Amino acid sequence: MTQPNEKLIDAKQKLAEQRSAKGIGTGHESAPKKDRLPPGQRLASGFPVLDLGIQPEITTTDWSLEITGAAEKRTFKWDDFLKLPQTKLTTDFHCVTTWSIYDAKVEGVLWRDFLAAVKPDAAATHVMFHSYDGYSTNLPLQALNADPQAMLIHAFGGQPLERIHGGPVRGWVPTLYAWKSAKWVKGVEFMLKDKRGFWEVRGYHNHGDPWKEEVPR
Ligand SMILES: Nc1nc2c(c(=O)[nH]1)N[C@H]1C(S)=C(S)[C@@H](COP(=O)(O)O)O[C@H]1N2
Ligand SMILES: [Mo]
Repeated sequence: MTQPNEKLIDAKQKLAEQRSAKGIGTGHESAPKKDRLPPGQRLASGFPVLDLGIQPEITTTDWSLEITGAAEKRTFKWDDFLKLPQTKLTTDFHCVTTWSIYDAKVEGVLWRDFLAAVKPDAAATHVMFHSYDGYSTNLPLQALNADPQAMLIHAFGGQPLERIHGGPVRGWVPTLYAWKSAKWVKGVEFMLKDKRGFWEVRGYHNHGDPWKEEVPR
């Protein structure tokens, strides 16, 4: 596997910094969640692709999902994952680089069904998603539990999730900016306290609510 594309990472970070320099997105606005399109967003045509310059090629046979940290250790292989309750949803999706998509048809395992299967310790407060490209992103367990559409998905638009979009399996957390939805997921770590993921240590907002414009700064 090659190294992450540092230039691409820098460019993306700058783009996001410019957005916060424009004075939007201090994260303290009390934006009502009534509009479908969050402030500062525009509808994309198609489904843009964003990554670190690495798109790992993981077959369903090679793929596995490891549960680590404050939970019963467990590894899901592809067949195990498909045996979990499967749900189809239609959701919107918002990236902090200002594109949004409407009515994405996704299929996979709802976070709440996943939680029921993995049983984290009661003391766990945060989750880190780990990916095959070295990416990671952190979320409070509460934020995941509060999103009825949070999922781990393996299909999009009725087709197996494309490699460029994180197949075989990616996170899908529509209530937060897209960087919280890890592609090529290989691990879910339950944590007893918060720790920052890939973009979060590089200045992205730790929470990332698009309706409050919790953008990088
Ligand atoms: N593993 C991994 N997941 C990732 C990323 C990444 O670089 N690697 N980028 C994030 C960012 S910043 C965005 S906007 C979305 C983009 O998802 P898409 O390429 O399917 O549109 O994936 C998120 N998940
Ligand atoms: Mo992003």
